[in-house]
Amino acid sequence: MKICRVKLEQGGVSLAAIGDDEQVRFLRTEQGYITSWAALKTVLNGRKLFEVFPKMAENGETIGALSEIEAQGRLLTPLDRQEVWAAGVTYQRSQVARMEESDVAASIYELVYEAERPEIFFKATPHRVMGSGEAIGIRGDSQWNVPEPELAIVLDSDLSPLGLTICNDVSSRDIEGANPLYLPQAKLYDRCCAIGPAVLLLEDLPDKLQLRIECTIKRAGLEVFHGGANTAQLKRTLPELVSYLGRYNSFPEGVILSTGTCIVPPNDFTLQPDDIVEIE
Ligand code: DO4
Ligand code: MG
Repeated sequence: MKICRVKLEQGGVSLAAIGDDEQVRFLRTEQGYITSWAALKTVLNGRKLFEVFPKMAENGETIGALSEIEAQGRLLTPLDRQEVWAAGVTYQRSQVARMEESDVAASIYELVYEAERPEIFFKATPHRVMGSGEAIGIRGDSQWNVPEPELAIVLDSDLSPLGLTICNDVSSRDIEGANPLYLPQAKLYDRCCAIGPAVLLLEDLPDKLQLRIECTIKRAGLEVFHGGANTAQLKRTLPELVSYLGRYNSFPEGVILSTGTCIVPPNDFTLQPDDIVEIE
């Protein structure tokens, strides 16, 4: 069961369900469309989304195939008011890459990979988050920019899991490598993050998931990079990351936690305008 967010033809937005056949239906109650995650929460009124979801999807009319809706420019990122946070150096591949890019701070990445406390940083406010098919940003003051394809956990305000999604933690590697204190500039800027297209609902958060992540980058129609990884290679458990995120920190609108990257293009690769990044 998957949820996305779609622009209504008459204006406004509704959450929508994506069926196994990739057909999209609005989520609806007798009172009308479910226009936001906050509205969904009110409708649920303490009930589990899994219990009510099929009925809500039944009430809504079919809009069309996911690909058609995306082509019409009506598919939005699935979040609305949630902040995006991200964990870092959670895979050995990421640790090695950061050590290669940094002359001044290589050892801190080794330390954080081994430490009990994970690296968790603020990634994006909703207005910096792009949806599937929208343009991500490349910093004009950076020469080395990469996508970071990551599994992300969608959490409710009490940090209970709602589902999983895809996050592209787009990053500037030369700014990050120059000085670790520049991390917020390497990570957080206009269009620095892409999320979606959907949230795959999840009843409980397991310690580990075995999900294949694939990333392809195309330039002028040709593949210039392809990489794959499996979330089973994650050093930390998912509940461990969530628990550190929630320490002395509250999320009234819910939150998205991206879990780090394991796919790193070669060091001579940088994103160029018009590159297409596909993450599965
Ligand atoms: O420490 C820098 C960021 C790490 C990161 O974003 C990742 O490992 O995915
Ligand atoms: Mg990352």
